[in-house]
Amino acid sequence: MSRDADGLAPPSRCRPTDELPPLLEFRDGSPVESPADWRDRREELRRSLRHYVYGYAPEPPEIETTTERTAGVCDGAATLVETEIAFADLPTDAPSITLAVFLPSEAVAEGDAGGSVPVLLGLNWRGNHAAVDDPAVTITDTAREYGGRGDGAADRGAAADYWCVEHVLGRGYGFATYHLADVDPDSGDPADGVRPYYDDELPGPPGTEWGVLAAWAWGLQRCVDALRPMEAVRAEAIAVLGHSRCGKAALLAGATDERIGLVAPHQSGTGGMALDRDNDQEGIGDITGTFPQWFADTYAAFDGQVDRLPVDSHSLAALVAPRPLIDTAGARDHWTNPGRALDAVRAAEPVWELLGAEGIGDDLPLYEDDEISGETVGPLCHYRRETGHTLNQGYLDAVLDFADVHFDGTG
Ligand code: GTR
Repeated sequence: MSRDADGLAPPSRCRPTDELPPLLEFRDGSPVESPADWRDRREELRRSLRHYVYGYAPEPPEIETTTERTAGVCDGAATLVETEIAFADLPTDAPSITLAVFLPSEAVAEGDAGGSVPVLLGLNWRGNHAAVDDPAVTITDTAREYGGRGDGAADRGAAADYWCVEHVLGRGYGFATYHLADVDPDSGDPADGVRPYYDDELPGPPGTEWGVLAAWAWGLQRCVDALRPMEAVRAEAIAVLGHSRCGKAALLAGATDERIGLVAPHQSGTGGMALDRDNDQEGIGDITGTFPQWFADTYAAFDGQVDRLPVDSHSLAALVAPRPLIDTAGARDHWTNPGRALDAVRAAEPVWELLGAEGIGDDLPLYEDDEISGETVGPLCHYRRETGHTLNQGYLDAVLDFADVHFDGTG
């Protein structure tokens, strides 16, 4: 997140990807030859990813929402819609998600007569109130407990240069966000967060229970449930974004939910876009040693025997196809291994091609001075800036340029 990876070991070189588990081949060895075959293969891969890496999440619950709207936020640029998302199947004292939606004021002018806008949905780790410096944003109890300093007031706007909400609004997009601690505070205690409430409803065998990444992804999907019916939101133009551990969750959410119109994992690294195979940065042993709670227990067993893992990150990326996917990376963010993220993108490309979408071409990665337009990008992109481990306006502009292309230039 705020760690600058400068000074860590240099990135690994790109390696050939022909040793990865095949995407266009069923587990029984038969070929995947058509879009119809891919539907079945996609299900197989999805199941394997749940089984061996992220764990099985419960079936989507019904949500109940309560909404409060405040106009004139961000110096008049935004209307803030705060939506409390509760889960109908859980007791009233169970966790709920506070979704903050910032809509360009014009979009909600005169009782929704302003039309609808595409929305960037980001997962945050400091509390919604850190995204903009405006007292209208609720400092939630969860944020007070797990977010930052004291009562949270000192953190108002602390992530303003990270999310650049006013800039995003200026580009004609809404920005929505929820604080990961609403779903799981990442304390490492399995009794925390929403997961214990679903212990008896998980569809997989013991050892494959959902980890925290799957829970955060599930939370993003519940936010999509709440966003889609909003009149000011273009339901087909919801892009999901996250950085680092939140990037892993954003990729997982977007890969496994076809309602999400665009997927933008940022510096998501191991457990995200970077391949596990031939990854000389964060290995399975490193990540499951430090963050065992993020994954299903099955995943840790592949430390030292990664070649036995029937999937890799290209499998997860492929689930996004044929929807647009932009993977963004810091050229100096070595620990997330941009080289092996690019290799995953390239390895997933044949799935987009099978589905009739244009591939990535020979020009990736794109760098910060490269133009992102309908002339230069297809639905699959890997983009780099000269930074360490951080999110800033340059990255957001790349995602929005890419979204402009794929959301019909109406962003
Ligand atoms: C690191 C971890 C990464 C990344 C990051 C973060 O310590 O090794 O995989 O998730 O944390 O989310 O800040």
